[in-house]
Amino acid sequence: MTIVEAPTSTVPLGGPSLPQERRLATSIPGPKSQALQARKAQAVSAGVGVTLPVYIVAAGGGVLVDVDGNSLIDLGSGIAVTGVGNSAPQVVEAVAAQLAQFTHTCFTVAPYDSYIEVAETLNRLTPGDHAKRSALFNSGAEAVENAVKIARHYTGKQAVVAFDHAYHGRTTLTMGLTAKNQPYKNGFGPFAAELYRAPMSYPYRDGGLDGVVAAGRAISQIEKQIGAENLAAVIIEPIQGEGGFIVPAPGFLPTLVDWCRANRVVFIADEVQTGFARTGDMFASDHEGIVPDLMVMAKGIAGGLPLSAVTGRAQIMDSPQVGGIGGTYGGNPLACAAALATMAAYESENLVGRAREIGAILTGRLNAIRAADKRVGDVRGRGAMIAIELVDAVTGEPDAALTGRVVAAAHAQGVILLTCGTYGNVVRFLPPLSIPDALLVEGLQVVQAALAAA
Ligand code: PLZ
Repeated sequence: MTIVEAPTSTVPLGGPSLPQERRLATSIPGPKSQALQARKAQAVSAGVGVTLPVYIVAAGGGVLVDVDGNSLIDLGSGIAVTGVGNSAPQVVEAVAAQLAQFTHTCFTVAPYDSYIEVAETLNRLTPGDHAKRSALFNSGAEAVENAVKIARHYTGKQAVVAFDHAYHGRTTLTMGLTAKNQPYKNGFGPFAAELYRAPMSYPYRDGGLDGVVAAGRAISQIEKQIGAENLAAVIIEPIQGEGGFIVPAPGFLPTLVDWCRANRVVFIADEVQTGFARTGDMFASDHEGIVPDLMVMAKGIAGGLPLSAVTGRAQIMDSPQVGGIGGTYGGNPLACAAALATMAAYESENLVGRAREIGAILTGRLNAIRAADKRVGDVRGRGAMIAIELVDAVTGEPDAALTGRVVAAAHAQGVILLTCGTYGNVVRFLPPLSIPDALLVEGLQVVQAALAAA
C-alpha cells in the first residue's frame, strides 16, 4: 500500500468539492473494486471491457474517487467527454431544473424549445456562415450513421469513403467505417456495403509526405476504385482519435474538401472526439479553416450526458423526407439542458484558451521527455488532445508492450491514462479542461517515472 502526499489546489470550474489531489488509500484496484470486478464478471457481458477496474463514486475537477477511497488523477475525461469537468455545477443545476419539469416527451411526438436552442447554438458554433440545420441523436455512432443517411439521400449516391486508422463507431454501418479489426470488428461481420477506405496522411509514419500530395494519393485511389459519380460522402476525423491522435499534414484536409465540393461529394467531419474546445479551438476543423458540409459531434457536447448531433448545410440537412430522421431519445430534454449549460461554459469560461494552456504544458514536458528518451518517437496533437507514440529505440518499430507497461504503472500509481493507435503504441492525454495545473503536472511526472522504469 502506498500513501502519496500531493499538493492540494482548487477546481477552476467548481464541481463537487473534492480535494484536488492524488491519494492512494489502497493498492490499485483496492479490495472493494476487486469485489465489484468479480461481480461484473458474473453479471456483465465479457465483451464489455474495462481499462482500469476502479469503481467510481465521485468525480470533479481533475480527479476520480473510487469505492476504496482512492483519489485518482483523470487524464482521460471518460474518453474526451467531460471537458467542462465532471458534474460541473452549471450542468448539474440545468439538468436538475429540467428533471423537475419533465424528463421525456420524444421530440418527434411533442417537442420542446431546448432542442431548438441546442440546434441554434450548434449552427452558430460550427464553421461556416452559410444556412445550417441540426439534428440530435444519442451516441457518436448514431450521429455518424445519420450523417451518412443524409448524405446518401441528398446526393442520390451510395459509396462512402473512410480512411486508414479511422474510428467512427461500433454499429454495423460504423464498424465498416472503422479501420481496426481488433477489438472492434473481429467476428462481427458481414459489414455494410459500399464502404471504401483511402490512405491517410500520417506524417510520423509516411516519411512526412506533403499534405497536398497525400490528399492527391487518396483522391487518385478514390477516382480509380470508386468514381466520384458513385460517391456520396467522404468522412474523416480532422485529428484521428482512436487511430492514434494522427494530425494530417497541412493541406491534406483542405485539398480533400475542395475535391469533394468540385465533385458533389458530401464532406463529413467526424468531430466526435475533437469537438468542443478539446483541441484549442472550438472544433479541429477550425485549425485549417476547413468548412465541412456536415459535422458529427458527441462526447464533449453535454458534459457527460448522452447526446450527439449532425450539423450542416441547410440544403443537405433538409433533404430527407419528413419522418425520415429521428429516434425515441435523440435530443432528450435532460441531455439538451446539459448541452446548453456545457456549451455556454465553453464560451464564458474560455475553455478554448484553457485547452491551449493545457496543450502547452503537455507538449512542453513531453517534448523534454522525448529529447532524452528515444523510445518516445513522436509527440503530437493539439490543445488538450496530445499523445506520444512509443517505439523501439533502435528499429523505430511500434512498441505496444512498452506502452502497456507504462500505462499499467501509471494506473498503479493512481493516474487514469488511455492508450490508442492502430499499433497499440500510443499513450494519449485527454485531461478534463477543469484539471488544475498542479495535478496535470503531477500526472505527467507519474507517467515520466513509469516510462523511466519500464
Ligand atoms: N467517432 C471520432 O472517437 C468514439 C470509442 C470508445 P460513440 N470514440 C471512443 C470505445 O472503445 O467504444 C467515437 C469517436 C469518433 C465516433 C465515435 C463513436 O462514438 O458515442 O462511442 O458511439
